[in-house]
Amino acid sequence: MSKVALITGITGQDGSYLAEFLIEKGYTVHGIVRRASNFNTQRIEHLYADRATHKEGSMVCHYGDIVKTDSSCLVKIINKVRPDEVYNLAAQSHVQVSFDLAEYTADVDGTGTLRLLDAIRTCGLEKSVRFYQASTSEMYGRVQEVPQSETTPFYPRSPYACAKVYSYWITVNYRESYGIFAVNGILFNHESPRRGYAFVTRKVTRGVAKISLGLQKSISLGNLDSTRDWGHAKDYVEGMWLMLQAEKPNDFVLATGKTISVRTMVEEAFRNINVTITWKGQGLDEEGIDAKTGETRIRIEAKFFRPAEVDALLGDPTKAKKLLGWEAKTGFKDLIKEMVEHDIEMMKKDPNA
Ligand code: NDP
Ligand code: GDR
Repeated sequence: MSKVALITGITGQDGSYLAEFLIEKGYTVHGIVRRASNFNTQRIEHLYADRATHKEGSMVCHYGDIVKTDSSCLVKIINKVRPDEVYNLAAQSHVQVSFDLAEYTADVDGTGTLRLLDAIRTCGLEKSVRFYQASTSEMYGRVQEVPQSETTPFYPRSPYACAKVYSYWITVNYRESYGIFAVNGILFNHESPRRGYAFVTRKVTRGVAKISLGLQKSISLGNLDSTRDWGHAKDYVEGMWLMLQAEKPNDFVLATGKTISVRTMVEEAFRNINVTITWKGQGLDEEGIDAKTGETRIRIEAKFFRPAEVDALLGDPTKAKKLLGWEAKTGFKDLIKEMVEHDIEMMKKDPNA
């Protein structure tokens, strides 16, 4: 009998790679999909048995939502699916947006996890299900030590991170209280050609693609000086799965162990289209200039700055390497190259993409 996995957030970047990975391993994958007025299944279309008709094969989708107004749907889905593994990836995952939608973010990213854990208990599956919670390096916020590991204290700097800290602890609490095999993956930033357009790497690689095809002149950004530990999403979903195959439930950091500034990431993305960026001015007047033509390619706009910033993140993945044999395979330059090349091809096919 093949194993059964349930993924919340299957339509997102990580959900789509994880579904692909698990199907490859022989799992039957069930996913929770939100009803939207337009298609939101682009990232998983290729996993339907027949994409034209959305005929189900190894992937089965269920309409659902983890907000508080519909917790009964979670019980119904879990009861029907009877999963061996549950991956909770659903979230309002944009840090800046969480300042505008603070209460909603707390509901989905915080108490949503509690609702899912309770649904597992309501269905009497707490002794058999293995549960993965998508925790995040954003919980370290104003960092208390460098690099950050599983023992570094949290200091969240956004409504998103505060909600995720709640989810982290409720996952630990249900593990300790009810013996559920529940783990936190504390993942540092991971990107890919499937990254949402509003995250900084994708915003830049998509902008670079447009600029290289003459479809756009410049990209507007916020803080260039924060640094992140950037890996490839495809590598990280394998780590999620490995955590659920371990003998005992445990929390793990997944990271590359290298940190790079937004500014350096921008320079690297442009290097892929043979443009060297030089910087002039300061603060909101700073600009990124094409060294050859003198044209402005990066503009700074106040609206892309956050009320509170996470200045620098650097993960220590030693525990994951030691206990799971996991390590990030894709280097930063290869990641950005793949994203730029993907976006150029995408724009060639559809300049409005
Ligand atoms: P995405 O934003 O790409 O995907 C989020 C997913 O959650 C989408 O499928 C979205 O559906 C779904 N979702 C949002 N709100 C709800 C809701 N109320 N009910 C049900 N589903 C919902 O995020 P990623 O794939 O990048 O990240 C996956 C998880 O990992 C998230 O929890 C994120 O916070 C966390 N994380 C991500 C990191 C990263 O660098 N990518 C690092 C650390 C943690 P829809 O498609 O309809 O919007
Ligand atoms: P992050 O990713 O906040 O780390 O959260 P994001 O790509 O949004 O920002 C990274 C850094 O870039 C700076 N920045 C900008 N960011 C965006 N989005 N848009 C801009 O125009 C811009 N200009 C500069 C930001 O200020 C920040 O310092 C991601 C999400 O996937 C979370 O869900 C996840 O938990 C963490 O990574 C780990």
